[in-house]
Amino acid sequence: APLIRLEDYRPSGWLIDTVDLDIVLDPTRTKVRSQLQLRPNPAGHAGAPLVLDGDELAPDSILLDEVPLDPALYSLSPQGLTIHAPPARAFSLRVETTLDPGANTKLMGLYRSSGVYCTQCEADGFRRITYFLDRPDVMSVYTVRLEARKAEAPVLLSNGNLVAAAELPGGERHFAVWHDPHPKPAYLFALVGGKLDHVRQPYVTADGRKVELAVYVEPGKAGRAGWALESLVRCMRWDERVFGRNYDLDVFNVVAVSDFNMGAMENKGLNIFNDKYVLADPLTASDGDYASIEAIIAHEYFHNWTGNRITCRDWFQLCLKEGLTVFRDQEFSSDERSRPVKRIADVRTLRSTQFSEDAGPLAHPVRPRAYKEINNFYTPTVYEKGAELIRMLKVLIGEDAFARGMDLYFERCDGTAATIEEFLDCLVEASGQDLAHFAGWYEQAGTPTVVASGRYDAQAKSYTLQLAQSTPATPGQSEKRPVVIPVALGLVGKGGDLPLASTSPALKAGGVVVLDQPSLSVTFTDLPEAPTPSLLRGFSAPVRLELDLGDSELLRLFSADSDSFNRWQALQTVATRALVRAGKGDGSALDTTATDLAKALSEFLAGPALADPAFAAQVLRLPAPADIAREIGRDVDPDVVHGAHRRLSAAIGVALADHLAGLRQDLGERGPYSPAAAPAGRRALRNEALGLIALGAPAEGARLSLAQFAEADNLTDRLAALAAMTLIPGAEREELIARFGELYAREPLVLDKWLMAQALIAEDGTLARVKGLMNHSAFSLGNPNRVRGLIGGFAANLTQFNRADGEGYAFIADIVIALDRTNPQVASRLLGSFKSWRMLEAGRRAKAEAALRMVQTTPNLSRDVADIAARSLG
Ligand code: HT7
Ligand code: ZN
Repeated sequence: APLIRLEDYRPSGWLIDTVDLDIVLDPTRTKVRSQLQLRPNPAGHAGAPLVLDGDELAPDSILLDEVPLDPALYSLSPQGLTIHAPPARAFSLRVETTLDPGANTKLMGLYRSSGVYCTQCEADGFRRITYFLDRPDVMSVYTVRLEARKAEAPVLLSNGNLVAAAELPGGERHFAVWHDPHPKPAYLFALVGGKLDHVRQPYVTADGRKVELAVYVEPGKAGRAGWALESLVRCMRWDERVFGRNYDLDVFNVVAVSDFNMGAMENKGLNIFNDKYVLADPLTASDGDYASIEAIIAHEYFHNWTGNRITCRDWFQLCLKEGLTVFRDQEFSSDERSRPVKRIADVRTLRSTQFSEDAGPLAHPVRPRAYKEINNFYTPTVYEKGAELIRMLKVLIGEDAFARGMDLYFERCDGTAATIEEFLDCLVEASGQDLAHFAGWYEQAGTPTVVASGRYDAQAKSYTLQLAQSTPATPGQSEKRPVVIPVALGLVGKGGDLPLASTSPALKAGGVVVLDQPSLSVTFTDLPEAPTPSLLRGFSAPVRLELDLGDSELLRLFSADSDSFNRWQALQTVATRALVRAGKGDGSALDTTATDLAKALSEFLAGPALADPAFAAQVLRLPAPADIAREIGRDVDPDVVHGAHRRLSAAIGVALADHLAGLRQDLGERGPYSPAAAPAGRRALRNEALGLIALGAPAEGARLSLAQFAEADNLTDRLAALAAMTLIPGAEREELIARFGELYAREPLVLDKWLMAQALIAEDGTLARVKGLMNHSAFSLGNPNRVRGLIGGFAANLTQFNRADGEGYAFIADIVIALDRTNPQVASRLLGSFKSWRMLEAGRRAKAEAALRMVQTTPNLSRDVADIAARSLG
C-alpha cells in the first residue's frame, strides 16, 4: 500500500457543490443513484483528470451532463473511476450503483445491523456507497431521497431536515427526502432505515431555534433511551453556556445499532451509536456505562462545531477535531460530576492506553506525517494526548485568552476544512503569545520524562527546584527536541500551601513553571520552612515525572496537599515504586510499603473520606499491573508483576479489614437506584472495598460478594460481586458465573461484560475457558462488541495473553487472521494488543514476535492488519 504523506497534500482539482442521492433500500440489491454537480477548483490544478474514489463498486450507468459517457473516456480500477478528460467547466455527473448491504461485514459504507440499514462513512466509507471525491476538504450540500418497503423500514433518516415524506402508490412502499443545508464532507453522510422505536423531546436553543431531539433504538427498548436523551439536553445547554455554541438544524437524531466498529459517529444531525453507548437502565447498565453514555453523547454532539461546522482539511489533521472534542467532553463531564475524580480517571486512561502506545512500536505523533491506513490512526495518541495538548494550551495562555481564541476559531474557520496551524493561529492572536515552540508537541512522538529535584537553603530561606526533560527515541524519530511543559506546582508547608515568590521568568501566573529547555532551575524565596514540592498539579502535562521525594514526603503530600489530583498521585507513586522494585524481582520493600499505605489509608478512611466517596474509591485503587509493567519498561515478567500486585493488595486488604467492613456498612445504599454522581461514588467506594476484602480474606470476600449479588437492585453491584468472585477460585465462583449468565441470557450487552470478566481471570485455565466461551450461543465473531468483550478482554489479561508458553499470542493471532477476512478494522485493533511486546522478557518476546510474523506472512491481509503487523515488527 502506498504511503500517504502530509507534505504531499494538494487541494482537490475538482469541487462538488451539490450531491443528490436517490437510494432505494433493499437487503441485497440497494440502488444508489447519485447526481453530482462538479466544477474545477480555482485553488486546485486546472485540466486534471477527475479521479473519483470507489471501493468494491461497479457502475450500472454513468451520464455526464445527462449524456451516457463513452467507455473510452473513463476507466475503472479497484480504487475507483477515472474520467480522463472532463470538461474544464462545471458539469453534472450521474452514476448508478447497486449495493448488497447484507453482505457488508466490514461495517463500513452501507450495511445492515439486526435488520436496520445504516451507514458508517468515516474515514473512507462513502466510497463504498458511490463514486466520490472522498476527502474531507471537498464539502457539498446533500439532498437525499430514501425509499423502502414500509414494513421493512418504517423509519427513514438522513442528515439535515426532513423536507418531504409520503407513501407511494399501492401503499406498500414509502419515501422520505432529507436536505442538509450545511456543506459537509462525505465522511459525515449518513442514512438509517428500519423498524425502530424512539423517545423524543423538543428543545429551544439559546438563540431561539426550535429543535426536535430524538433517540431511536431497537423495538421494545425505548425504555432504555431516556438517559441518552437527557444527557443530550444537558450537553447542548452546556455548549451554549461554556463555548457559546448553538445547534443549527431543526432536528437532531441519535440512532443506536448493535453492530458497530467503534463507539459512535458524529454524522451531521444524525449521530449513529453503538447501542452500548445509548441503552441504559439500572439492571442492564452500570454506573460506568451511564457515565460513558453521557460522555459519548456529548462528544458526538460537540463534534457538530468541532468537526462538522469546522472540519479537517485532510486526515493528518484528525486531532484538530478529535483532540479538541475529547477535551470538550472531558470538561463537560468534569462540570457535571467531580472535576478531580474525572481528571484522575482520565489520567489513568491516558497512562494505560496512550503512554503504552507511545512507549512501543506503534508510537506516532499527535499529528502523524505519513500513513498507509488512516483507520489505524484513531488512536489514544490522536484522541487522548490530543486533548492533553489543548489542556496545556489553556494553562499556558490562560482561561480568558483561551476563550477568546476559541471564539475566533469558531468565527474564522466556520464552514471550512481547517488545519492545526489555523487553530493555533487563533490562540496566538487571542493571547499575543508565541506558540511556535509549543507546536512541537504535535510533531514529536514519545512521552517526555521530567526529572525534578529540590534543595532548601535554611539560611537564605530559599528553595531551588531543578527540572530536566528528555524524550525517548520512537520509531522514525531518534533525535528529540525539548517541548514546552507547563508544570503547575505548589510548595507545601506544615500549614498548607506556601506563597510562591520568585524572580525567575520561568514562573508564570497561577503557579506554573514553564519548562521549555532541556533543564532549568527556579529559586523560590521567603520560605521560613523546608517545603515539599507538589509538582504537575492536576496533571498539567502528559509526561512521566521522576521526583526525588521519599515515601514519607509523599505520604505527607497525600494528607496535606491542596491539590486533590496530587494527593491521589502521591499514594500511587509510593505504591508504584514498591511494585516496580518487586516486579523486577526485589520484593523486600513490599511489606513495609503495605504497612505504610495501610496506615495512610486507615487515617484517610477514618477522616473525612466519606465526604467524597468517588475520590476515596480512586485513592483505594492501586495502579494496575499493566502500569507497573510499563514503568519497568524492559525484560518484564508479567507473572512476577502480577504476583507483587496481588501481594500488596492482599496485605492492604488484611491490614484494613475492619475499616473496609465498616465502610461497607456505612455506605449501604438506601432508596432506589440512581445513576447520579453521588450514589455512584458511594457504590464505587463500597465495591473497591469489596475487591480488597476478596484479596485479603477470600472466604469473607466470597460471603459478601454472594450476598451483594443476591441483594443488588442494579448492574453495578452485581458486576462488582462477579468481579470480586473471579478473584476467588472454586465452586462458588463457577456457580455465580453460571447464575449471572442465565440471568442475562437475553441481554447481549451485559453478556459482553460477563464474557470479559471471565476473560480477565488471571489463571492458567482462562485460555481454555475463553476458547470454550467462543462456542457460547451468545458469542459471534461477526459482532464487534462480542469480540471486544471476550477476545479483547483476554488480550488485556496481562498474565494470560502473555502466557510463558506463547499460547495466548497464538490464539489472538489466529483470531486476527480469521477476523481480517470479514472485518479488517476490528481485526487490526485486536492486533494492536501486541503493542507492548518489546518490553517483555526474552522468552515471551520471541513468542510474541513469532505470532506477529505469522500474521504478517498470511496471504491477502487487509491494509489495516498488514500495516499494524509491519509497524509492530518494524
Ligand atoms: N469520529 C468517529 C471516528 C470513527 C469511527 C466511528 C465509528 C466507526 C468507524 C469509525 N472510524 C472513525 C468517532 C468519534 O471520534 O467521535
Ligand atoms: Zn470524536
